[in-house]
Amino acid sequence: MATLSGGITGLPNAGKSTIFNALTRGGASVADYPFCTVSPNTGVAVLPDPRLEKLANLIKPQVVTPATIEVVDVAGLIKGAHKGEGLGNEFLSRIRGVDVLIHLVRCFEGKIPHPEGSIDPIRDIETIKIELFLSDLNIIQRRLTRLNKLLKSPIKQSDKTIIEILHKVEKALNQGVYPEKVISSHEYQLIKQEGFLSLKPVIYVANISEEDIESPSTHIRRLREFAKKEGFELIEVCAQLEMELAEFPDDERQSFLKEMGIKERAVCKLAREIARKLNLITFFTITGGKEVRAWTIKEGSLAVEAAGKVHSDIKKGFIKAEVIDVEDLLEVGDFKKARAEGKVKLEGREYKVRDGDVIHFHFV
Ligand SMILES: Nc1nc2c(ncn2[C@@H]2O[C@H](COP(=O)(O)OP(=O)(O)OP(=O)(O)O)[C@@H](O)[C@H]2O)c(=O)[nH]1
Ligand SMILES: [Mg+2]
Repeated sequence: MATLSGGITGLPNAGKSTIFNALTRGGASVADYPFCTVSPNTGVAVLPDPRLEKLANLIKPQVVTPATIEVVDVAGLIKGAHKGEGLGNEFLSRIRGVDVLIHLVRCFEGKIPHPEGSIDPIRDIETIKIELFLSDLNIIQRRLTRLNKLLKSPIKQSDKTIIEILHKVEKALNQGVYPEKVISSHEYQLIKQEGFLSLKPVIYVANISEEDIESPSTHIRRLREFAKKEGFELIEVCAQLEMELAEFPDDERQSFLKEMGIKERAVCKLAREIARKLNLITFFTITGGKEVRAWTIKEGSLAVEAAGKVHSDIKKGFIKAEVIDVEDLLEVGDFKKARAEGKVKLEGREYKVRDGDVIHFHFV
């Protein structure tokens, strides 16, 4: 099973590496000149889950292991990227490899150079959108040229269908419309393998300054309205602050957040949104009193696939799975007791895992 990942994209100096570091506490270089990120940085971000904490409080294991999601710091795209400007093609091909785009847009003011010379988040969103669309149009045109050659010989119905869908997508892109608005989910399935950037799910993230948390600037207010009009959710993050917070010891971080009146860190919200957009659900395992662990798996996965996630031996020797919803287990307070009360269900390989399942695998 390939690991699904979210790729952080946006203009140079939008704060991508900073947010990447805050998410992963990794060591991507942060600098105030464009293109300091040249090689792809891949890291894992913890997926915060209050259910795991509750479960750990109940079991009191030696180790608590949260689920993680993969995040890639893709690096900056600039105007003309589709023609190869500023390492454009290389970056675009990296974006093609991720499953969700985390589109970071700069809202913070300050001395850090902006590639366009001024702060204008809506313009920046459009710039990136146009680059992604133009890059897809290049691919479509190449694909159509190849497919149209086939038209001279007897052509398969399946190829004809693809040509029709590609024309639809091409038309939408030329009009600046996201192609998902014009194709059905069945049509999407047929062209999914093309890896179009314009069809990847997007999470819009505004990189705001610390002052904006209390009183949002005009840029942010305009951007919020734009998001509302366009129908997308906007996550506001102060990348700089989040990165500093990531460096704090846990207790200092907690008291700082309390002082600031912040209920939840924006990076936690972002991590959860990435998992949601990747269609990931969480299941839990308890290894004796030793470890309580959260795992993510694609929605719709079977018990045997969940077993494989934990260990290939468990998958190979899979006999059955004992399953209980985490909330039910927390209510009863003990796995054995829950089993005695008939609240633990016995499931086979084909059982479809649900978000929040605590699973005890039996295997040979
Ligand atoms: N004031 C302020 N500065 C920030 C913020 N986020 C990032 N920066 C600064 O902006 C500069 C660029 O940040 P990076 O994270 O390196 O930007 P990037 O998008 O990765 O840039 P490239 O890799 O060159 O495309 C650094 O000096 C950061 O410290 C923020 O929220 N507020
Ligand atoms: Mg960077």
